[in-house]
Amino acid sequence: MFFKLPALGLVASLLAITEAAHMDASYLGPRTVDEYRRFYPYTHPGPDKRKKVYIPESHSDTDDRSCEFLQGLKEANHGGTLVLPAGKKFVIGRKLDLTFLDDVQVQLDGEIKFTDDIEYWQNNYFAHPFQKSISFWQWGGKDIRIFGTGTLNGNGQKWYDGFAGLEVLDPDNTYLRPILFYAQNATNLFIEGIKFTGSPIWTNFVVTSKNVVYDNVIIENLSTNENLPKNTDGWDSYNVDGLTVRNAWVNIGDDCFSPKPNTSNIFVSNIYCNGTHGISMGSIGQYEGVKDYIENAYIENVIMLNAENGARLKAWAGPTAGYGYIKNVTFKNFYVDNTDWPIVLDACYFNVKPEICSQYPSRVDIHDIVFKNFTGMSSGKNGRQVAKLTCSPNAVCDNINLSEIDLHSPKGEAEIICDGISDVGVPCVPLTEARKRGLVL
Ligand SMILES: *[C@@H]1O[C@H](CO)[C@@H](O)[C@H](O)[C@H]1NC(C)=O
Ligand SMILES: *[C@@H]1O[C@H](CO)[C@@H](O)[C@H](O)[C@H]1NC(C)=O
Ligand SMILES: *[C@@H]1O[C@H](CO)[C@@H](O)[C@H](O)[C@H]1NC(C)=O
Ligand SMILES: *[C@@H]1O[C@H](CO)[C@@H](O)[C@H](O)[C@H]1NC(C)=O
Ligand SMILES: *[C@@H]1O[C@H](CO)[C@@H](O)[C@H](O)[C@H]1NC(C)=O
Ligand SMILES: *[C@@H]1O[C@H](CO)[C@@H](O)[C@H](O)[C@H]1NC(C)=O
Ligand SMILES: CC(=O)N[C@H]1CO[C@H](CO)[C@@H](O)[C@@H]1O
Repeated sequence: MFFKLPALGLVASLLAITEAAHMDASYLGPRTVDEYRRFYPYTHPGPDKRKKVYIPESHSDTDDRSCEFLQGLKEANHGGTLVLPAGKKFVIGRKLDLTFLDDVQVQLDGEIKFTDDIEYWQNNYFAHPFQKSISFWQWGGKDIRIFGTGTLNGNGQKWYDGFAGLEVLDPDNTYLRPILFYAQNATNLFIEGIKFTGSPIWTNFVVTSKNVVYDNVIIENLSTNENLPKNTDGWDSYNVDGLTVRNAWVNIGDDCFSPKPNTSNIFVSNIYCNGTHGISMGSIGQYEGVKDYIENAYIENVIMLNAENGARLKAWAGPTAGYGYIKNVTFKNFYVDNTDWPIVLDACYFNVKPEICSQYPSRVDIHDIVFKNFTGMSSGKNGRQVAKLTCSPNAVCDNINLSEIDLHSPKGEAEIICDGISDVGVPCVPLTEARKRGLVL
């Protein structure tokens, strides 16, 4: 059910530049979460014979129901459903270990809301060493289904305010923020219909799991003041085989979808990303001596609006980088608007200068990558350049194929940059030449 987009006309493109939110006039898809829901309504599955479990609701934002929630899941485990009805709120104010699950459903039509007691959460959490991640709770086990028209609310505003001025990659940062939904060692995890909102940091982080499917979910929140919802990635993964996202609206402040080390068999289709850093494979190869891979990813039918990047691959280089590979990734049918770099392959991540990158090239080999049918308009922030493929002559970037690329820039005839890589199926110019023509990177 992917709708048709008309060819981008010149008039429409000119309109796009002058409009504040930059969505060009030929774009016919949803522009808000409510419009998205009209395009993709979520319908409840019919009644079933499973045992239903109910718990008391909260009467305020501090009326903690975490004990009852845990008890409810224990009662519903092995064949039942915990029902959280519409119009009711269930506040979670204590960390919860939910890794015992086996054939359980949560029908979330109401709201699960975390307390914003920062002092409590910064002293009580589940930790994962990858990029110093912490979470409010952890889900795991098998045959778990969370579905409904309800909301999972991280109550993030106070976290955004408290993090103002800090940087997540700063090694001295101690202001840790909990991930909204964290699963580990889960097999057959299905999440359908619900809305994720107000995540303090990453929205979903799935670790050491198999067959995880998100269908028809919404991830959205914008800060209500000038403190940005930083690092609120839509999805991240680590050690996961089988990660699917179908039909999603994502309106957040960092990567829209971003599998991390050791993720395989990835499928994404019909996803709307607004205001994000794009769909990104990796980064991988960050840690010295560690082997990482990403393989078999198929990403199609993507609407990328107001983004930093469209489709991106990132692999670390430099003297302390790790190694591994990214293999068999297809990005297909991307429509972009107001996006700084619609296509990026970066094997000199993170900001590794060309001399250093050829001295210490990435040891993450990149093979068999397809970018096919990209249309739309960049933001013009990078001049005429709409795509940037940066390898190093000493690294492996093999069988990279761009086709049906019809991207435009408001700054003039679109140009693709290839640095340390050639034969990509479309004409491209070396970085040095692009710099001579005024590109500042
Ligand atoms: C992973 O989950 C399975 C059940 O799905 C369980 O038997 C196993 O002990 C769990 N492993 C770890 C490390 O938690
Ligand atoms: C990723 O896979 C590689 C190769 O199988 C393995 O050496 C490495 O330990 C894995 N990483 C993690 C985090 O499991
Ligand atoms: C889309 O993202 C832009 C940039 O972040 C933001 O200004 C705009 O409000 C968002 N649109 C919607 C419908 O939320
Ligand atoms: C490439 O990845 C896709 C998506 O996961 C998969 O369907 C396909 O079989 C893979 N191709 C090869 C040659 O492994
Ligand atoms: C190219 O992608 C657009 C959506 O961005 C889609 O409408 C169109 O049908 C695709 N073209 C082909 C040939 O698949
Ligand atoms: C690149 O992809 C196009 C379209 O799928 C195909 O026709 C072409 O043969 C491919 N080129 C290479 C070098 O594989
Ligand atoms: C669209 C949406 O969910 N907006 C919410 C974002 O968060 C603020 C405050 O947390 C709510 O007031 C909005 O309704």
